[in-house]
Amino acid sequence: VIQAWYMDDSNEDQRLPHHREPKEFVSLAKLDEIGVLSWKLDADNHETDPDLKKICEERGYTYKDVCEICPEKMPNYEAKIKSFFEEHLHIDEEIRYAVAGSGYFDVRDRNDAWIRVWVKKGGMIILPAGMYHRFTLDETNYIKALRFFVGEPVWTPYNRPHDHLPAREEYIKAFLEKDV
Ligand code: KMT
Ligand code: NI
Repeated sequence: VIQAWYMDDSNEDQRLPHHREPKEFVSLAKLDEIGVLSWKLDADNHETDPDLKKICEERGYTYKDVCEICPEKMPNYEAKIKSFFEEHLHIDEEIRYAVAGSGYFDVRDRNDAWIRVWVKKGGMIILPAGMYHRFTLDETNYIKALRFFVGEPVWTPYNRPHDHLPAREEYIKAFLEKDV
């Protein structure tokens, strides 16, 4: 449901897997070290799932909506797809739960290399505030993701470089300067 690997640096279609040769997978424990949390949940029962409810309560998520990415349902589809794939950060967590379809969340490791995190149906991912990342659909071209937030949602992306935001400095202190 969630798999991660180091990306190659070819300029081919962003929706391709972009594995290195040979493949270099990244464990969920490694993702955890850079602040990326993930769960495997029961997507068919997300409306009543006690595990999801528990995560939301523990982390204080009070807001929830649905983000369905396909040309018919998303206003400004092409522009959005493009902006999601610009490397950016947010000053809050980015919380996404794939209840249908799949997509790639690319995140930077501590050496600034791209790790591609493939989130499929049932996968929930949290990117910490201040982490540079980007998103693309995969070759199936479809994802339906639930989005969560603590309080009133703010989706503002700060495109790289935005290194002096407090959220960025706090992310570096919490996850990149720490010895592992
Ligand atoms: C973001 O800010 O990177 C996104 O919301 C990506 C799309 S979530 C399916
Ligand atoms: Ni984002």
